[in-house]
Amino acid sequence: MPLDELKITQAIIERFTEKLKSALNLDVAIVGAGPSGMVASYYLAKQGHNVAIFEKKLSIGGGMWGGGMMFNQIVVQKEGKRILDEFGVKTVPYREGYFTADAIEATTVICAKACQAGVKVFNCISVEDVVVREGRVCGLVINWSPVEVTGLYVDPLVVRARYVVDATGHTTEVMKVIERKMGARLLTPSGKIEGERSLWAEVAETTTLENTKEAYPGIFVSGMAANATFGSYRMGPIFGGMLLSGERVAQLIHKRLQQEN
Ligand code: 48H
Repeated sequence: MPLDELKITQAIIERFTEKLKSALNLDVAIVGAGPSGMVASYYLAKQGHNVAIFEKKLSIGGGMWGGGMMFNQIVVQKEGKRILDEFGVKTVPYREGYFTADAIEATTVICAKACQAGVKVFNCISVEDVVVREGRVCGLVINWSPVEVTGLYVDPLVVRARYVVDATGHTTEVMKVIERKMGARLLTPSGKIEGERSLWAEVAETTTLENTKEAYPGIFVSGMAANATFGSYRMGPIFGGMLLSGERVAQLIHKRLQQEN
């Protein structure tokens, strides 16, 4: 049977439309397909929740692809290794308490497992704003990333979500929009984004977990966005805290969703 270009085109348009339509009314919308966002999405989807990730870049993985300064290896501690083991990512012991993993394997396997668990990943889509009702975030305003990059005046679309995760890393983009536009008090000590501090791996890894929490009603922060929002250090290319933060935010949101059902 000769290939019909029209059928190929129709297949793509119809299937993508189905995928997008199934993400219009989400349990959890995650912004950013870095390590913390992808891990969070996996655990939430495994619990049966309707989850999507919106990633502004063409590629998933955020800062994990590049390891440290593009030496594409990552380091994790024992606790972080537990998560990589769960995903089936190979780790190699280095010195006592330190393990390495291939950044490419870690990124691709985590994303593949998330997709297979039912997560819908939308790349090339930027989250440019949020929907807030009665003091609570309840949706995301999305647009094609090339619209943002080229500065075209094109209106966005909206997805509804019971919970949102800001997993945008150092830039903590969603929280910044809320701070700027809502003029509301965030759930941080000063009521504002506290800001990321300089590098201190030991402290940063612990505080990443402590800071993984709700930062404004309806929106949680994970990974580097958690430390940026609540004012802690960066940690350099050690990724245990990012993976554990993804797991933690999934547990917290799952509990909330259960309580509300
Ligand atoms: C859609 C967006 C938007 C937007 C950004 O930076 P990430 O890898 O995030 P984490 O927190 O999971 O991991 C951080 C880690 O990679 C890292 O940078 C570390 C450990 N640094 C330590 C140090 O000292 O430097 O991924 C965030 C993702 C990226 O893919 C962005 O493109 C994406 O979020 N993103 N997607 N809409 N508005 N903003």
